[in-house]
Amino acid sequence: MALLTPDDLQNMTDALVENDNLVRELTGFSLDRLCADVYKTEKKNEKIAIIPVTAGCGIIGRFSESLLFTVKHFGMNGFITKNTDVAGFYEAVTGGADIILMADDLAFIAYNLRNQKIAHNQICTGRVYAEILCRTKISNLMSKKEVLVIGLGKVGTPALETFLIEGYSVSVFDADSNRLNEVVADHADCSSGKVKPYDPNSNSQFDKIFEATPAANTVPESCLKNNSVLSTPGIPCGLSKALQEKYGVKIVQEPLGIGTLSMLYAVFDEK
Ligand code: NAI
Ligand code: 2YC
Ligand code: MG
Repeated sequence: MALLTPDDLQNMTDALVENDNLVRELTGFSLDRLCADVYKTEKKNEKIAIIPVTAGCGIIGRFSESLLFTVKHFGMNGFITKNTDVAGFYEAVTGGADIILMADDLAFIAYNLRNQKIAHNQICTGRVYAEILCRTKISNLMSKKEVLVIGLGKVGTPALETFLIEGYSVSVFDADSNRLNEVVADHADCSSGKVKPYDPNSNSQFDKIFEATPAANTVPESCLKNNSVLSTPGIPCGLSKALQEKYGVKIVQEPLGIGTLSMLYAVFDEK
């Protein structure tokens, strides 16, 4: 799995604040209100412990600090354990933590010790970036519930399912043609036209585009309209600066915090 680097997180605090403002402009929801609406849950002053984990490639510079910034930015009570790994887990539990955030190279999870709810970063990231796009108001009243999804991996697949649940027709693309064909075949029983393969050489254009790949330049010019909205957890950004400026594309993109907020609301108690 593509691991974050300290460089990816260098501007994370500004990006989280900027994206909170952009999401409010696009949807009318702040990020935390949007997550509360998506999961029908609410925070209750839970104590959140962030446990650094040394497994695999080890601790990623700025990772725990970025999680703590996210927790505090949205008015929650959090701390980073002094110890790592199992000693950190012991410190968290004996220190009265209600929720634990921890990540090795294969999984980044949130676990609520009180209600036993657990959340996975890739699932929650795909869902929240898709929900942001579903709630994005498009000025063109003729706009239909259509979206282009580029990248059908561990983040893109939960996003696709979210769009389908929200009643969208989804054009899908992935550089791995086997994966693309598998996804189209898996949804063949969907009501007609709900999931169809996207042809980059076609002239299909989209108001709403979702991207979750580890590559740059994955969003082709041919799919863009003026003022298209791109919602992308992908790192690096899949749309070039030149195309973003040429079409006035609004981009929701942030390296870690939005997905983490989604995980926390996934494990809070129901309202
Ligand atoms: P993955 O490896 O499971 O899926 C990526 C998919 O993109 C694969 O199906 C692959 O075939 C496809 N792909 C690769 N290059 C492509 C290209 N040039 N054009 C079209 N499709 C292409 O990865 P995962 O876990 O879904 O993560 C996707 C991206 O999201 C990664 O960059 C990861 O770092 C990032 N990510 C960001 C988070 C955030 O909070 N911003 C959280 C989790 C992941
Ligand atoms: O600092 C630490 O505790 C490290 N063990 C954290 C490792 C995180 C590895 N995962 C990732 O970099 C990706 C991110 C995109 C978010 C989810 N997985
Ligand atoms: Mg994020």
